[in-house]
Amino acid sequence: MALKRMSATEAARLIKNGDSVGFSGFTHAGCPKAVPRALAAHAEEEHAAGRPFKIGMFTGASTGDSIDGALARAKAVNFRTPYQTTGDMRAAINNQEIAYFDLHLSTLAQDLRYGFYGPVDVAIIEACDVTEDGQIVPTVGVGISPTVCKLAKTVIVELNSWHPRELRGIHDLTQIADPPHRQDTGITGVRDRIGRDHIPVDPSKIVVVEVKEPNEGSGFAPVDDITHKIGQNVATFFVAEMKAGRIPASFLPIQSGVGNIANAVLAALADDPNIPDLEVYTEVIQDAVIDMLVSGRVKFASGSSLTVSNPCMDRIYADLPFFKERVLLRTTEFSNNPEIVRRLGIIAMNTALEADIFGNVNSTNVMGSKIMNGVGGSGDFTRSAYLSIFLTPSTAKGGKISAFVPMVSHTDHVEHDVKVIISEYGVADLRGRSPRQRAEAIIENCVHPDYRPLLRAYLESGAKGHTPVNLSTAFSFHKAFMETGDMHNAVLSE
Ligand code: 0RQ
Repeated sequence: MALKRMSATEAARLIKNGDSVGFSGFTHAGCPKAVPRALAAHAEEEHAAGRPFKIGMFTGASTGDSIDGALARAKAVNFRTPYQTTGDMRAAINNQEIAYFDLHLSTLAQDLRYGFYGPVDVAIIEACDVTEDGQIVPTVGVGISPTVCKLAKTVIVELNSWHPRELRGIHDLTQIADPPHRQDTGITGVRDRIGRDHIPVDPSKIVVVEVKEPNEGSGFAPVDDITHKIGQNVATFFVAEMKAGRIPASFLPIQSGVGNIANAVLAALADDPNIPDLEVYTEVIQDAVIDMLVSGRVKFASGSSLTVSNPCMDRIYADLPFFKERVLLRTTEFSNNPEIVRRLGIIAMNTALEADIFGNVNSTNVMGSKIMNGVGGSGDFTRSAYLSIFLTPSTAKGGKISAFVPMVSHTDHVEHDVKVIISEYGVADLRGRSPRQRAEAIIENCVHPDYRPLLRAYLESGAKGHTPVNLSTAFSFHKAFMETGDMHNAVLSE
Protein backbone atom coordinates (compact mmCIF):
# COMPACT_ATOMS: atom_id res chain seq x y z
CA MET A 1 0.00 0.00 0.00
CA ALA A 2 1.41 3.40 -0.99
CA LEU A 3 2.10 5.98 1.74
CA LYS A 4 -0.56 8.67 2.19
CA ARG A 5 0.46 12.03 0.73
CA MET A 6 -1.11 15.43 1.33
CA SER A 7 -0.40 19.17 1.60
CA ALA A 8 0.98 20.84 4.73
CA THR A 9 -2.42 22.47 5.32
CA GLU A 10 -4.25 19.14 5.10
CA ALA A 11 -1.70 17.47 7.38
CA ALA A 12 -1.97 20.27 9.97
CA ARG A 13 -5.72 19.62 10.17
CA LEU A 14 -5.03 16.10 11.44
CA ILE A 15 -3.94 17.75 14.70
CA LYS A 16 -6.75 18.48 17.15
CA ASN A 17 -7.16 20.98 19.95
CA GLY A 18 -5.53 19.53 23.09
CA ASP A 19 -3.22 17.13 21.20
CA SER A 20 0.39 16.71 22.23
CA VAL A 21 2.78 16.93 19.32
CA GLY A 22 6.35 15.61 19.16
CA PHE A 23 8.69 17.33 16.70
CA SER A 24 11.92 16.09 15.13
CA GLY A 25 15.12 18.05 15.30
CA PHE A 26 17.48 19.61 17.76
CA THR A 27 17.90 23.40 17.71
CA HIS A 28 16.72 24.66 14.30
CA ALA A 29 18.49 21.68 12.73
CA GLY A 30 16.24 18.88 11.52
CA CYS A 31 13.00 20.64 12.43
CA PRO A 32 9.92 20.54 10.22
CA LYS A 33 8.81 23.97 9.03
CA ALA A 34 5.89 23.90 6.58
CA VAL A 35 3.53 21.73 8.67
CA PRO A 36 4.07 23.69 11.94
CA ARG A 37 3.52 26.98 10.08
CA ALA A 38 0.31 25.51 8.61
CA LEU A 39 -0.64 24.39 12.12
CA ALA A 40 -0.15 27.94 13.42
CA ALA A 41 -2.37 29.25 10.60
CA HIS A 42 -4.99 26.61 11.43
CA ALA A 43 -4.91 27.64 15.10
CA GLU A 44 -5.47 31.28 14.11
CA GLU A 45 -8.46 30.27 11.96
CA GLU A 46 -9.92 28.29 14.83
CA HIS A 47 -9.41 31.20 17.25
CA ALA A 48 -11.03 33.59 14.74
CA ALA A 49 -14.03 31.25 14.60
CA GLY A 50 -14.27 31.41 18.39
CA ARG A 51 -12.98 27.87 18.95
CA PRO A 52 -10.14 26.97 21.33
CA PHE A 53 -7.00 25.51 19.77
CA LYS A 54 -3.82 24.80 21.71
CA ILE A 55 -1.34 21.95 21.68
CA GLY A 56 1.36 20.56 23.98
CA MET A 57 4.88 20.49 22.48
CA PHE A 58 7.71 17.97 22.88
CA THR A 59 10.96 18.63 21.05
CA GLY A 60 14.59 17.52 21.16
CA ALA A 61 15.82 20.96 22.23
CA SER A 62 15.06 24.42 20.89
CA THR A 63 13.53 24.70 17.41
CA GLY A 64 13.41 27.23 14.61
CA ASP A 65 11.04 30.14 14.17
CA SER A 66 8.59 28.02 12.13
CA ILE A 67 7.85 25.93 15.22
CA ASP A 68 8.40 27.92 18.42
CA GLY A 69 8.01 31.36 16.87
CA ALA A 70 4.97 30.68 14.68
CA LEU A 71 3.08 28.60 17.25
CA ALA A 72 3.75 31.05 20.10
CA ARG A 73 2.62 34.02 17.96
CA ALA A 74 -0.54 32.09 17.05
CA LYS A 75 -1.21 31.47 20.75
CA ALA A 76 -1.41 27.80 19.86
CA VAL A 77 0.62 26.32 22.74
CA ASN A 78 -0.44 25.42 26.25
CA PHE A 79 2.55 23.28 27.33
CA ARG A 80 6.18 23.27 26.24
CA THR A 81 9.18 21.12 27.15
CA PRO A 82 12.21 20.68 27.30
CA TYR A 83 14.05 23.77 25.88
CA GLN A 84 13.46 26.88 23.74
CA THR A 85 15.42 29.89 22.52
CA THR A 86 12.92 31.90 20.48
CA GLY A 87 11.92 35.45 21.46
CA ASP A 88 8.15 34.98 21.02
CA MET A 89 8.08 31.66 22.87
CA ARG A 90 10.23 33.13 25.67
CA ALA A 91 7.90 36.13 26.01
CA ALA A 92 4.79 33.92 26.17
CA ILE A 93 6.42 31.73 28.82
CA ASN A 94 7.45 34.73 30.90
CA ASN A 95 3.90 36.14 30.56
CA GLN A 96 2.71 32.79 31.94
CA GLU A 97 0.62 32.17 28.80
CA ILE A 98 2.52 28.92 28.23
CA ALA A 99 3.41 26.39 30.94
CA TYR A 100 7.09 25.61 30.36
CA PHE A 101 8.79 22.60 31.91
CA ASP A 102 12.54 23.20 31.71
CA LEU A 103 14.12 19.75 31.61
CA HIS A 104 17.49 18.00 31.15
CA LEU A 105 17.37 17.01 27.50
CA SER A 106 18.68 13.46 27.93
CA THR A 107 15.69 12.42 30.03
CA LEU A 108 12.75 13.46 27.84
CA ALA A 109 12.56 10.35 25.62
CA GLN A 110 12.38 7.99 28.58
CA ASP A 111 9.90 10.25 30.40
CA LEU A 112 7.67 10.19 27.31
CA ARG A 113 7.86 6.41 26.98
CA TYR A 114 6.78 6.10 30.60
CA GLY A 115 3.97 8.63 30.10
CA PHE A 116 5.18 11.25 32.61
CA TYR A 117 3.64 14.02 30.48
CA GLY A 118 0.70 12.16 28.91
CA PRO A 119 0.47 10.71 25.40
CA VAL A 120 2.20 11.85 22.20
CA ASP A 121 -0.67 12.10 19.73
CA VAL A 122 1.10 13.21 16.58
CA ALA A 123 4.75 13.33 15.48
CA ILE A 124 6.01 15.74 12.82
CA ILE A 125 9.36 14.61 11.45
CA GLU A 126 11.59 16.29 8.88
CA ALA A 127 13.13 13.63 6.68
CA CYS A 128 15.44 13.45 3.69
CA ASP A 129 13.94 10.10 2.72
CA VAL A 130 11.01 7.84 3.53
CA THR A 131 10.46 4.43 1.97
CA GLU A 132 7.13 2.71 1.26
CA ASP A 133 7.87 0.18 4.01
CA GLY A 134 8.18 3.01 6.57
CA GLN A 135 11.91 3.68 6.91
CA ILE A 136 12.28 7.34 7.85
CA VAL A 137 15.70 8.96 7.43
CA PRO A 138 15.93 12.22 9.43
CA THR A 139 17.84 15.26 8.23
CA VAL A 140 20.43 17.09 10.36
CA GLY A 141 18.90 17.05 13.83
CA VAL A 142 17.70 13.94 15.66
CA GLY A 143 16.58 14.77 19.21
CA ILE A 144 13.66 12.55 20.28
CA SER A 145 12.51 11.46 16.80
CA PRO A 146 12.57 7.64 17.23
CA THR A 147 10.59 7.90 20.47
CA VAL A 148 7.86 10.23 19.20
CA CYS A 149 7.57 8.15 16.00
CA LYS A 150 6.99 5.07 18.14
CA LEU A 151 4.48 6.68 20.49
CA ALA A 152 2.43 8.81 18.08
CA LYS A 153 -0.71 7.49 16.41
CA THR A 154 0.03 9.64 13.34
CA VAL A 155 3.50 10.43 11.98
CA ILE A 156 3.59 13.36 9.57
CA VAL A 157 6.80 13.16 7.55
CA GLU A 158 7.88 16.50 6.11
CA LEU A 159 9.99 15.17 3.27
CA ASN A 160 12.38 18.02 2.52
CA SER A 161 14.26 17.64 -0.75
CA TRP A 162 16.58 20.53 0.18
CA HIS A 163 18.45 17.83 2.12
CA PRO A 164 20.09 15.07 0.06
CA ARG A 165 18.87 11.48 0.42
CA GLU A 166 22.53 10.53 0.74
CA LEU A 167 22.46 11.76 4.35
CA ARG A 168 21.36 8.20 5.07
CA GLY A 169 24.20 6.62 7.03
CA ILE A 170 25.20 9.68 9.06
CA HIS A 171 22.79 8.76 11.87
CA ASP A 172 22.88 6.17 14.63
CA LEU A 173 19.24 5.68 15.54
CA THR A 174 17.93 3.61 18.39
CA GLN A 175 16.18 3.92 21.74
CA ILE A 176 17.47 2.93 25.13
CA ALA A 177 15.63 0.07 26.82
CA ASP A 178 13.80 1.42 29.83
CA PRO A 179 14.37 0.28 33.41
CA PRO A 180 14.27 -2.46 34.60
CA HIS A 181 15.49 -3.81 31.23
CA ARG A 182 18.28 -1.33 30.60
CA GLN A 183 21.69 -2.69 29.67
CA ASP A 184 25.03 -1.03 29.17
CA THR A 185 24.63 1.40 26.21
CA GLY A 186 27.50 -0.33 24.42
CA ILE A 187 29.11 2.98 23.49
CA THR A 188 32.71 3.01 24.64
CA GLY A 189 34.15 5.40 22.08
CA VAL A 190 33.07 8.58 20.31
CA ARG A 191 32.71 6.78 16.96
CA ASP A 192 30.74 3.75 18.17
CA ARG A 193 27.50 2.90 16.41
CA ILE A 194 24.82 0.70 17.91
CA GLY A 195 21.64 1.60 16.01
CA ARG A 196 20.09 1.82 12.56
CA ASP A 197 20.46 4.35 9.74
CA HIS A 198 16.67 4.99 9.76
CA ILE A 199 13.64 5.04 12.06
CA PRO A 200 11.29 2.12 11.35
CA VAL A 201 7.63 3.19 11.48
CA ASP A 202 4.42 1.33 10.67
CA PRO A 203 3.65 2.73 7.17
CA SER A 204 -0.09 2.92 7.95
CA LYS A 205 0.70 5.68 10.52
CA ILE A 206 2.69 7.77 8.02
CA VAL A 207 1.46 10.83 6.14
CA VAL A 208 3.95 12.44 3.74
CA VAL A 209 4.15 16.17 2.98
CA GLU A 210 6.67 17.08 0.29
CA VAL A 211 8.58 20.37 0.61
CA LYS A 212 11.84 21.98 -0.41
CA GLU A 213 13.02 24.47 2.16
CA PRO A 214 16.41 25.48 3.57
CA ASN A 215 17.38 25.24 7.23
CA GLU A 216 16.64 28.20 9.46
CA GLY A 217 20.31 28.39 10.50
CA SER A 218 21.83 31.74 11.35
CA GLY A 219 25.46 32.74 11.57
CA PHE A 220 27.56 33.59 14.60
CA ALA A 221 28.72 36.97 15.83
CA PRO A 222 32.38 37.46 14.99
CA VAL A 223 34.76 36.61 17.83
CA ASP A 224 35.21 39.81 19.88
CA ASP A 225 37.95 40.72 22.37
CA ILE A 226 36.14 39.21 25.33
CA THR A 227 35.14 35.90 23.77
CA HIS A 228 38.62 35.65 22.22
CA LYS A 229 40.21 36.12 25.66
CA ILE A 230 37.88 33.51 27.22
CA GLY A 231 38.91 31.09 24.46
CA GLN A 232 42.59 31.75 25.07
CA ASN A 233 42.15 31.25 28.82
CA VAL A 234 40.52 27.87 28.16
CA ALA A 235 43.36 26.82 25.84
CA THR A 236 46.05 27.96 28.31
CA PHE A 237 44.29 26.09 31.13
CA PHE A 238 44.13 22.89 29.07
CA VAL A 239 47.81 23.07 28.17
CA ALA A 240 48.74 23.49 31.86
CA GLU A 241 46.48 20.57 32.79
CA MET A 242 48.16 18.37 30.19
CA LYS A 243 51.61 19.37 31.50
CA ALA A 244 50.51 18.48 35.02
CA GLY A 245 49.21 15.11 33.80
CA ARG A 246 45.63 15.89 34.74
CA ILE A 247 44.50 15.69 31.10
CA PRO A 248 46.07 12.81 29.15
CA ALA A 249 48.41 13.78 26.30
CA SER A 250 45.97 12.19 23.83
CA PHE A 251 43.33 14.54 25.32
CA LEU A 252 39.70 13.64 26.14
CA PRO A 253 36.53 14.16 24.11
CA ILE A 254 35.03 17.62 24.48
CA GLN A 255 31.47 18.89 24.72
CA SER A 256 30.78 22.53 24.11
CA GLY A 257 27.53 24.41 24.51
CA VAL A 258 25.78 26.45 21.89
CA GLY A 259 26.45 30.09 20.98
CA ASN A 260 29.16 32.62 20.33
CA ILE A 261 31.32 31.86 23.36
CA ALA A 262 31.43 28.15 22.59
CA ASN A 263 32.31 28.91 18.98
CA ALA A 264 35.14 31.27 20.08
CA VAL A 265 36.51 28.67 22.50
CA LEU A 266 36.66 26.02 19.78
CA ALA A 267 38.45 28.49 17.50
CA ALA A 268 41.03 29.16 20.25
CA LEU A 269 41.60 25.42 20.78
CA ALA A 270 42.08 24.99 17.03
CA ASP A 271 44.70 27.76 17.00
CA ASP A 272 46.78 26.44 19.90
CA PRO A 273 49.49 24.08 18.60
CA ASN A 274 49.93 22.59 22.08
CA ILE A 275 46.43 21.11 22.01
CA PRO A 276 46.35 17.81 20.10
CA ASP A 277 43.75 16.93 17.48
CA LEU A 278 40.47 16.34 19.27
CA GLU A 279 37.38 14.19 19.33
CA VAL A 280 34.04 15.84 20.04
CA TYR A 281 31.18 14.13 21.89
CA THR A 282 28.56 16.80 22.19
CA GLU A 283 24.96 17.69 21.46
CA VAL A 284 25.29 20.53 18.93
CA ILE A 285 27.96 20.44 16.25
CA GLN A 286 28.58 24.09 15.35
CA ASP A 287 30.39 25.88 12.50
CA ALA A 288 33.73 25.89 14.35
CA VAL A 289 33.71 22.09 14.60
CA ILE A 290 33.13 21.84 10.83
CA ASP A 291 36.16 24.11 10.26
CA MET A 292 38.18 21.90 12.60
CA LEU A 293 37.06 18.72 10.83
CA VAL A 294 38.26 20.20 7.55
CA SER A 295 41.59 21.30 9.03
CA GLY A 296 42.03 17.95 10.81
CA ARG A 297 42.02 19.59 14.27
CA VAL A 298 38.87 17.59 15.05
CA LYS A 299 39.20 13.93 14.13
CA PHE A 300 35.57 12.94 14.72
CA ALA A 301 32.39 14.63 15.96
CA SER A 302 29.39 12.90 17.51
CA GLY A 303 26.32 14.97 18.31
CA SER A 304 22.54 15.21 18.03
CA SER A 305 22.54 17.93 15.37
CA LEU A 306 24.47 19.88 12.78
CA THR A 307 23.57 23.31 14.17
CA VAL A 308 25.39 25.26 11.51
CA SER A 309 24.82 28.31 9.37
CA ASN A 310 23.44 27.72 5.88
CA PRO A 311 26.76 28.53 4.13
CA CYS A 312 28.35 25.90 6.37
CA MET A 313 25.56 23.43 5.52
CA ASP A 314 26.24 24.04 1.80
CA ARG A 315 29.89 23.24 2.46
CA ILE A 316 28.94 19.94 4.14
CA TYR A 317 26.63 18.94 1.29
CA ALA A 318 29.29 19.79 -1.29
CA ASP A 319 31.53 17.11 0.25
CA LEU A 320 29.11 14.80 2.06
CA PRO A 321 31.23 11.59 1.87
CA PHE A 322 34.06 13.40 3.75
CA PHE A 323 31.71 14.48 6.54
CA LYS A 324 29.85 11.16 6.76
CA GLU A 325 33.17 9.54 7.64
CA ARG A 326 33.75 12.02 10.45
CA VAL A 327 30.32 12.98 11.81
CA LEU A 328 27.66 10.91 13.59
CA LEU A 329 24.21 12.13 14.63
CA ARG A 330 22.55 10.37 17.56
CA THR A 331 19.34 10.63 19.52
CA THR A 332 19.66 12.93 22.53
CA GLU A 333 19.34 10.07 24.99
CA PHE A 334 22.69 8.89 23.61
CA SER A 335 24.41 12.19 22.72
CA ASN A 336 23.72 13.53 26.23
CA ASN A 337 23.76 10.27 28.13
CA PRO A 338 25.34 10.73 31.58
CA GLU A 339 26.57 7.11 31.61
CA ILE A 340 28.50 7.73 28.38
CA VAL A 341 29.70 11.17 29.51
CA ARG A 342 31.20 9.62 32.65
CA ARG A 343 32.66 6.64 30.75
CA LEU A 344 34.33 8.68 28.02
CA GLY A 345 35.70 11.24 30.51
CA ILE A 346 34.22 14.19 28.69
CA ILE A 347 35.45 17.73 29.21
CA ALA A 348 32.23 19.76 29.32
CA MET A 349 32.17 23.49 28.58
CA ASN A 350 28.95 25.42 29.02
CA THR A 351 27.99 29.04 29.49
CA ALA A 352 26.63 30.64 32.66
CA LEU A 353 24.36 33.65 32.94
CA GLU A 354 25.74 34.20 36.43
CA ALA A 355 27.75 32.32 39.03
CA ASP A 356 28.07 32.97 42.70
CA ILE A 357 31.37 33.25 44.48
CA PHE A 358 30.94 29.73 45.88
CA GLY A 359 30.56 28.15 42.43
CA ASN A 360 26.82 27.71 41.99
CA VAL A 361 25.69 28.53 38.46
CA ASN A 362 22.52 30.06 37.01
CA SER A 363 22.18 29.30 33.29
CA THR A 364 18.48 29.95 32.87
CA ASN A 365 16.62 32.64 34.84
CA VAL A 366 17.57 36.32 34.55
CA MET A 367 17.25 38.03 37.95
CA GLY A 368 15.83 34.77 39.23
CA SER A 369 12.54 35.02 37.38
CA LYS A 370 12.71 35.56 33.61
CA ILE A 371 13.57 32.46 31.63
CA MET A 372 16.24 32.95 28.99
CA ASN A 373 16.39 29.54 27.28
CA GLY A 374 16.53 26.61 29.65
CA VAL A 375 18.99 24.18 31.19
CA GLY A 376 19.27 22.32 27.87
CA GLY A 377 21.98 19.73 27.90
CA SER A 378 24.27 21.63 30.22
CA GLY A 379 23.23 19.57 33.24
CA ASP A 380 23.44 16.26 31.38
CA PHE A 381 27.11 16.93 30.75
CA THR A 382 28.17 18.99 33.77
CA ARG A 383 27.22 16.54 36.48
CA SER A 384 28.94 13.57 34.88
CA ALA A 385 31.91 15.27 33.21
CA TYR A 386 35.57 14.50 33.87
CA LEU A 387 36.06 18.27 33.99
CA SER A 388 33.05 20.57 34.08
CA ILE A 389 33.82 24.12 33.03
CA PHE A 390 31.58 27.17 32.99
CA LEU A 391 32.43 30.11 30.79
CA THR A 392 31.10 33.63 31.08
CA PRO A 393 32.10 37.20 30.32
CA SER A 394 32.69 38.89 33.71
CA THR A 395 29.91 41.42 33.10
CA ALA A 396 26.75 41.86 31.02
CA LYS A 397 24.74 44.86 29.84
CA GLY A 398 27.67 47.23 29.44
CA GLY A 399 29.13 46.40 32.86
CA LYS A 400 25.95 47.13 34.80
CA ILE A 401 25.54 43.46 35.64
CA SER A 402 28.32 41.44 37.26
CA ALA A 403 28.23 37.80 36.16
CA PHE A 404 29.63 37.01 39.61
CA VAL A 405 27.29 37.68 42.50
CA PRO A 406 27.14 36.88 46.22
CA MET A 407 24.38 34.30 45.68
CA VAL A 408 22.85 33.15 42.38
CA SER A 409 19.24 34.22 41.93
CA HIS A 410 18.38 30.77 40.51
CA THR A 411 20.43 27.56 40.65
CA ASP A 412 20.94 25.14 37.76
CA HIS A 413 24.38 23.70 38.51
CA VAL A 414 25.51 23.35 42.10
CA GLU A 415 28.90 23.91 43.70
CA HIS A 416 29.41 20.12 43.89
CA ASP A 417 29.27 19.78 40.10
CA VAL A 418 31.08 22.90 38.89
CA LYS A 419 34.84 22.30 38.77
CA VAL A 420 36.23 25.29 36.87
CA ILE A 421 34.98 28.78 35.99
CA ILE A 422 36.60 30.88 33.27
CA SER A 423 36.01 34.53 32.33
CA GLU A 424 38.04 36.90 30.18
CA TYR A 425 40.12 37.70 33.28
CA GLY A 426 41.23 34.18 34.05
CA VAL A 427 40.55 30.75 35.48
CA ALA A 428 39.15 29.83 38.89
CA ASP A 429 40.00 26.20 39.60
CA LEU A 430 37.49 25.15 42.26
CA ARG A 431 38.62 21.56 42.64
CA GLY A 432 39.37 20.52 46.20
CA ARG A 433 38.66 23.96 47.61
CA SER A 434 36.47 25.01 50.52
CA PRO A 435 33.70 27.57 49.91
CA ARG A 436 35.91 30.43 51.20
CA GLN A 437 38.84 29.29 49.03
CA ARG A 438 36.52 29.03 46.01
CA ALA A 439 35.24 32.55 46.66
CA GLU A 440 38.80 33.88 46.82
CA ALA A 441 39.75 32.08 43.58
CA ILE A 442 36.70 33.42 41.74
CA ILE A 443 37.09 36.99 43.02
CA GLU A 444 40.82 37.18 42.24
CA ASN A 445 40.74 35.40 38.87
CA CYS A 446 37.36 35.86 37.20
CA VAL A 447 35.49 38.88 38.58
CA HIS A 448 35.68 42.23 36.75
CA PRO A 449 38.05 44.53 38.70
CA ASP A 450 35.20 47.02 39.30
CA TYR A 451 33.28 44.43 41.30
CA ARG A 452 36.16 42.85 43.23
CA PRO A 453 36.06 45.30 46.22
CA LEU A 454 32.29 44.80 46.58
CA LEU A 455 32.55 41.02 46.55
CA ARG A 456 35.52 41.02 48.95
CA ALA A 457 33.48 43.22 51.31
CA TYR A 458 30.54 40.81 51.01
CA LEU A 459 32.77 37.84 51.79
CA GLU A 460 34.20 39.54 54.87
CA SER A 461 30.68 40.37 56.06
CA GLY A 462 29.63 36.73 55.82
CA ALA A 463 28.73 34.37 58.64
CA LYS A 464 31.64 32.55 60.23
CA GLY A 465 30.47 29.08 59.18
CA HIS A 466 31.69 26.72 56.47
CA THR A 467 30.03 28.78 53.71
CA PRO A 468 30.44 32.47 54.56
CA VAL A 469 27.12 33.81 53.29
CA ASN A 470 25.41 36.92 54.59
CA LEU A 471 21.71 36.25 54.26
CA SER A 472 20.72 39.88 54.69
CA THR A 473 22.80 41.10 51.71
CA ALA A 474 23.04 37.95 49.58
CA PHE A 475 20.84 39.49 46.86
CA SER A 476 22.16 43.06 47.20
CA PHE A 477 23.63 42.98 43.66
CA HIS A 478 20.31 41.92 42.10
CA LYS A 479 18.37 44.39 44.26
CA ALA A 480 20.66 47.21 43.15
CA PHE A 481 20.17 46.29 39.48
CA MET A 482 16.40 46.11 39.79
CA GLU A 483 16.15 49.39 41.72
CA THR A 484 18.87 51.47 40.02
CA GLY A 485 19.76 49.60 36.82
CA ASP A 486 23.35 49.04 37.98
CA MET A 487 24.89 46.42 40.28
CA HIS A 488 27.69 48.84 41.16
CA ASN A 489 25.15 50.43 43.53
CA ALA A 490 24.89 47.32 45.70
CA VAL A 491 24.62 48.22 49.37
CA LEU A 492 26.38 45.71 51.58
CA SER A 493 25.58 47.17 54.99
CA GLU A 494 22.35 46.03 56.63
O1 0RQ B 1 21.61 39.38 26.18
O2 0RQ B 1 21.00 38.86 23.91
O3 0RQ B 1 20.10 40.88 25.03
O4 0RQ B 1 22.53 40.76 24.39
O5 0RQ B 1 22.12 37.06 28.09
O6 0RQ B 1 24.35 36.11 26.73
O7 0RQ B 1 26.81 36.33 26.79
O8 0RQ B 1 25.59 36.41 24.55
O9 0RQ B 1 25.87 34.28 25.89
O10 0RQ B 1 24.38 33.53 23.92
O11 0RQ B 1 26.07 32.03 25.06
O12 0RQ B 1 23.95 32.69 26.20
C1 0RQ B 1 23.55 30.99 29.46
C2 0RQ B 1 21.80 32.06 28.02
C3 0RQ B 1 24.24 32.32 27.51
C4 0RQ B 1 23.14 30.10 27.10
C5 0RQ B 1 23.17 31.38 28.04
C6 0RQ B 1 22.47 38.33 28.66
C7 0RQ B 1 23.43 38.92 27.66
C8 0RQ B 1 22.75 38.54 26.35
C9 0RQ B 1 23.09 36.01 26.16
P1 0RQ B 1 21.29 40.03 24.76
P2 0RQ B 1 25.70 35.86 25.93
P3 0RQ B 1 25.08 33.11 25.15
C10 0RQ B 1 24.11 23.48 24.85
C11 0RQ B 1 24.05 23.52 26.34
C12 0RQ B 1 21.88 27.00 28.96
C13 0RQ B 1 21.74 25.82 28.05
C14 0RQ B 1 23.02 25.18 27.71
C15 0RQ B 1 22.18 29.04 27.59
C16 0RQ B 1 22.20 37.15 26.67
O13 0RQ B 1 24.42 29.56 27.01
O14 0RQ B 1 21.00 29.09 27.31
O15 0RQ B 1 24.07 25.45 28.24
N1 0RQ B 1 22.69 28.05 28.37
N2 0RQ B 1 22.93 24.26 26.79
O16 0RQ B 1 23.55 40.31 27.84
C17 0RQ B 1 21.16 39.29 32.75
C18 0RQ B 1 23.09 38.20 33.47
C19 0RQ B 1 23.43 37.98 32.12
C20 0RQ B 1 22.55 38.43 31.14
C21 0RQ B 1 24.23 37.42 30.17
N3 0RQ B 1 23.87 37.79 34.47
N4 0RQ B 1 21.95 38.85 33.73
N5 0RQ B 1 21.41 39.09 31.44
N6 0RQ B 1 23.08 38.07 29.96
N7 0RQ B 1 24.46 37.36 31.50
C22 0RQ B 1 22.90 23.74 23.99
C23 0RQ B 1 21.62 22.98 24.15
O17 0RQ B 1 21.24 22.61 25.18
C24 0RQ B 1 20.83 22.74 22.95
